[in-house]
This record gives sequence, C-alpha cells and structure tokens, in this order.
Amino acid sequence: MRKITSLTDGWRFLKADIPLPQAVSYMAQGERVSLPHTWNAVDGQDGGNDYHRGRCWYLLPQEELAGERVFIEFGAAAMSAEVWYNGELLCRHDGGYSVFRVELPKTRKTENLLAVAVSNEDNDRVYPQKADFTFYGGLPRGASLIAVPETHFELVKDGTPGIKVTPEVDLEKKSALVTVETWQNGGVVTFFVNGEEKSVPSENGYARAEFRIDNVRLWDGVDDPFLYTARASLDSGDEVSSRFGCRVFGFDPEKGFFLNGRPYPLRGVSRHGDLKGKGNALSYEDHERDMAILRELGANTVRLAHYQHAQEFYDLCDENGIVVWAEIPYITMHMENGRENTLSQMRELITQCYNHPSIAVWGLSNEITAASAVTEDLLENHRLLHALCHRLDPTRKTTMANVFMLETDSPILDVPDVSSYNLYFGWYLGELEQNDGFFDEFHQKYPDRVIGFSEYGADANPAFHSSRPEKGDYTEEYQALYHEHMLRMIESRPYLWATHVWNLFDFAADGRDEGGKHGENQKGLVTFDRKLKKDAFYLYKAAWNKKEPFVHICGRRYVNRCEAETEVKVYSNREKVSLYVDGEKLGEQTGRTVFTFRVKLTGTHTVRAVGDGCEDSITVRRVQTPDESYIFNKAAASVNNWFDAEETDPACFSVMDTLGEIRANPQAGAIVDAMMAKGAAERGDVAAAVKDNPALQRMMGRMTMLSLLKQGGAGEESIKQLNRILQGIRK
Ligand code: GCB
Repeated sequence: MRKITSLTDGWRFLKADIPLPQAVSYMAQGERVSLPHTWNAVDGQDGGNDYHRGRCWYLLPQEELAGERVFIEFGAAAMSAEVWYNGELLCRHDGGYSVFRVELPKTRKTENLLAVAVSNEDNDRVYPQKADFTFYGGLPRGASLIAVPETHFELVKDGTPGIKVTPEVDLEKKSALVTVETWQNGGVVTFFVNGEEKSVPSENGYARAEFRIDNVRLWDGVDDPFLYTARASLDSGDEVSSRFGCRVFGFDPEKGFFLNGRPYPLRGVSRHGDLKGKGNALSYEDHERDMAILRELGANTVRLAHYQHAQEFYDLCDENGIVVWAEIPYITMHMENGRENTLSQMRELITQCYNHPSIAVWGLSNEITAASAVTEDLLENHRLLHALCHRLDPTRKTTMANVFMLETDSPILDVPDVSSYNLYFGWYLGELEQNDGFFDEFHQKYPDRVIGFSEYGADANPAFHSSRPEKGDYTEEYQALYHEHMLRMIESRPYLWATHVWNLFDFAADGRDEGGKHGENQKGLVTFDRKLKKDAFYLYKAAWNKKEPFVHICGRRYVNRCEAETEVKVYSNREKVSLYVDGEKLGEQTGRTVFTFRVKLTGTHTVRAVGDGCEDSITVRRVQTPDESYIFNKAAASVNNWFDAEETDPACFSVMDTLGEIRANPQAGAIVDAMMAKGAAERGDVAAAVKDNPALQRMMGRMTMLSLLKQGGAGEESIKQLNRILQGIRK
C-alpha cells in the first residue's frame, strides 16, 4: 500500500538568501506558513515590477517516518529548487510549474529537517525570463510524502505518474485498443481495465498489457466526456491508477478541428493559473470555480498558458470535456543557454500529462520571436522540442503561438504540425479588420496549412465607460465591441482549428501600470478576483452556451449618460428579445447573439430585457455633464471632441487616410516620413525595430494616420497641424 501524507502545515519560511546552516539557526524566527505558498501574493500583483525575485528557504522539522521507501513530492517549486534533508543535498530542480519527486535517505533519524531553497531570481537558463505575467516564487502547489514498499512503481523519472495509458480508437468498429504501460523495480504487475485483468512480470523495470474495449463509450467533448480508469498493482501492494478517455482528434486545413470524426471547431479562452490576493497558490476550490466559469461561458477549449498548470485543472478539463492546448514557458525571448531547460520542461509536461484525454496539442513556444531573431539556434531548439514531443507522444500534434509580426514565410512555421498566431489588431496596433485580412491571406497563401488563432483580446477596466468606445480607452464597451467583431470574424472562418480569447481572467502582470490598475493585465472577460463578469463575457456566453437561457443587458455599470438617446445592447442566446423602458414595451427583435435598441433618456429609467424564460434589468440616467469617473484616458477621449472628420476635404489628403495611401504620394509621403523619422529618433531602438520589420511596416500601412498618431500619444496641436499640411495636397 502507498501512504500519502500531505505536508501542509508546520513550515518556516525565510525570505533570505543565506547558506543552509544559517537558515537552520534562524528557523525559529522564520514566518510560519502553510502550503501552497508563494511569497509574491501581494508584491507580485501591485505593480511597479518590483516583486521579490530571489532565493528563499522553506524549512520543515519532521519526526521519524514510517515506510520502507519514502519520497517527497513537490507539486511545483518556482522556479528552481534545491531539496536538502538533514544537511544533505538530495536534488536540484529547474522549472517552476512541474511535479518532481526525490527519495529521502533510508537512514532517517527520530528528528529530521527538510529544507528547500527555492529561487525565482532572474538568469539566462530557466524559462520564463521575459513575459508580462508575474513569475511567482514559492511552493505554490504543495508537497507530500509518499511511502511505498520496497518493490514499487517508478516515482522519480520526470515526475512520472508511473502508468501510461494509450487508447487507440476505431470509430467504425466502435472499439478501442488500450495499451497500459508501467515502470517499476521488479515484481509482477496486474493490470485492470474495464472489468478485465491481466498479470505480467516486470522485465527490465517495464511491463505492458493490452485491452480491447468493444462498444466503447467515447470521450466526446463537452457533451459526454466519459472517462475510464486503468489500474496497476504490484504483488508488494503498491498501486497506481489513471483515468483515460477514448477519443480521436483530427486537423484539417479547410475544415479545422475534428473530434471523433466530426467537425468540432475549438472555441474558447486562455487561462493563467493565478488569483487576486493568492498569487498562484490556488486551492482545489479555486480551480473548480474557474472551471465552472469556463463552463458557464460555454467554451469547449482552453489554452493553459504559458506553462504547465496544476494537475487538478487538467483533471477538471478531462471531466468537463474541455479540449486543452498545453505548453511550456518557452516565451518571448530565446536564450542560448536555455535549451536544456526547454527540453526538460517539455519532457516533464508530457510525462506528467500524457494520460489526460483532454489534451490535444503540445505548444512548443509562445511569441518566441518577439524579442529574438529567427536564428539557427532558435530553429534547432524548436526542432528538438518537436522531435521530443513525437518521441514521447506519437499520438498528439505540436503547435506554437506566433507573434503577429513574424513573417508567414519564416522557416519556423515549418517546425510544428499545426500553426497558430497571436494577433492584437484593434488593440495594440492596427484596425480590427486587419485580423480578418491576416487570416484570409494566410489561408489563401498556404491552403495546406492548419492555422489557428491562439490569442486575441483587449483590456477593459469595468469602471470605465463610453458611448463612443475607442481602441485604447480601456472601457468595457470597447472590449465588448472588439469581441463582437472578433466573434463574427471567427464564426465566418471555420478553417481556424482553434481560437482562444486572451484571457478568461485578468491576471497579475506586475510590470504593467495601465487602464487605471497597477500590476494587472485586464484583457480578462472576468476580473482578477472572479467577482465581476464584464459585458464581453456574456457575448461569448450568448454565442456558445446553448443550455442556459439568458438575456444580459450591457452597460449596467454605465449609469450616467449624457446623450438624449442611448444605445442599449442585449446579449442573449434566445432568438427573440423584447425591451421595456419604465415598464413600457419599446420593441422586440429577432436575431442572434447581439440585439441593439435605441432608448430616449430624459431622467432615470429602468430598462428591462425579456427573452423566452429569462430577463435582466439595469438603470440608466440622463446627466448634463460627462461623468469623469468613467474616463481613463482623458487626453485621448478629448480627441473626439475637437477632431471632426466631416470638416476635412476628401479631395485632399488628411489624417483620415491610411499611412499606405499617404506614402503612395511622393509629396505627402515625404512629409509623413520626415515626421515619423523625427519621432523614431526620439524613441530610439523600438522605432528602429519597426523600420526593419516589413511585416510591421505593411500592417502600419493599413492604419489611418489619425489612429497611428493617437497611439503614439500625439497631442491636439500636432495632429491638427499635420492635417492642415495634408489638406494642402490634392489626391
Ligand atoms: C501576448 C502574450 C501574452 C500577453 C499578451 C498581452 O501576445 O503572449 O502573454 O499577456 O500578449 O496581453 O499583451
């Protein structure tokens, strides 16, 4: 029998990079902590990019342990760890998101001391080192002791669960051939699958058995995520088990993703595994709540970014039929000294997660060319990762999330089995329609390539509102409008094998200070504390959740409005929506997902939307002056007040023309180029990178001069001045 004891309480924590003997002598002064724990729960979420990145100690006195062989398991140690026992170094581990185990010495005393040095210091070897999310340090996924008999299943190698289950499904015959493999140090292994049992002697530490399941019940996505269990036991009494699911995933460049032989477009979100006030030290209840929100949204896929997540969450994905993109934190910047770490993190990810039926793809990297050139070293690193994935797991495909400015003919696109891009047109840069154009062009140019949309999103602080929402204003309304466009664009491109909103939840990005918040990326559809669902959440719910009838009126936090007539938008999964103002019916609409009404404002009004079996209501109020508390970027918002496009002469150039159109005219082009060169000189290297990047140049060419200027933070005078000059040049 295996005895597992969770090491939750009794730890002492020392936030000090000192040698072990000193740590031991200061132990009594250490902070009492329980696991899971991170030392960045507060400073990693409050902005300033000043959270503690260093080496700290966790110490745990232990009484004598029972059991012939005892191993310690860490759910994760972020980012690098040394495990010491009674002054002896047992192991080092690099990579802050994977499980690892080490055996304790057989000579244990009546009083023992477990000491773990954990470090999230920066270095050039262990990923991640450059990304916007907070690199929490600590022991965020707990630790436990595992006592096993002398003959036992493997525990140490790459954090293996000791059992590997491979179902091969024959959809026509409705059967599955299930191969179960185990690793152990001897004995006879008895395998149990679906009521059948087979005994096999261990040979060279390995055993395997095959089972046939007729009339197999498939793991069929959100509709019926049926799970079987495989179990293996040794005559010594040690036992391991794993759930598995029988399913077939397929990819087609034209028809997108397939589940069990039928088209099954993957439509969902990404998730970071952290929470306001807790950092990444989450409880099972936290994971469950996240899954409940994902299910309420109606998503059928999740990208678990940008690293290996807690086993509990992959389990929840298995149970809920959510198809997963799993990945390692090989992100933003390639490090020549980091190759070994990418390979070990990938080996651990696959070894530890192989049995989860929900996982469809292994992600090799994310936006790796954002801060690195496509060098031979980077290419080789990707090829090695790709080969490793196929060696460890011939059943799954590899993918990678490319940054928008990566040229589509870059040789790196040849490495993974299926491609994907992160695009933020309509947020950081460019216009919404450029997302559509990008994929249309890609699909046309590479009709044999499977392409997906791994990230898109816009930040919104639910305190900010506008009736004329604009890119960069951080309003809930712009985020909603952005996603309305993206939803339509995705719905009309079924070839996209997967699409993932960035992000389901706001998350900690201690280096960010924007949109009225310190230390948060606010692209979430739900706030960091999970308490508030932004309007855009209900847009996707209306499109994806077919089960729970609802109507949602947008703008419930946008109470005070200046206009005499306002737009009231309703998101619903019903076909017909009626709107009532102060109890009187204003109108009824038949449609899909988005229903828009015009409502006259005179005073304070109650607006109620009613669909078949559901209703919602909000209050809006007419005010004389704009409510300043709704406006984040007051300077940018004011551009709307003084720039009137109607006043420009369309026969001449203006800031309303795109950079490309202006550049096509030598005179106008020279003026704009001179102006941009001046800006470039002031901004330094960023602009130089843009200059050398033809993809970026093309994208900028499609943007209007006005939007470029606004994004560059140009003021009223300079915009007006350039407009006056351009108006003097006939087209
Ligand atoms: C990206 C990154 C992601 C960031 C996101 C953003 O492309 O992959 O890690 O959080 O952009 O919000 O800027």
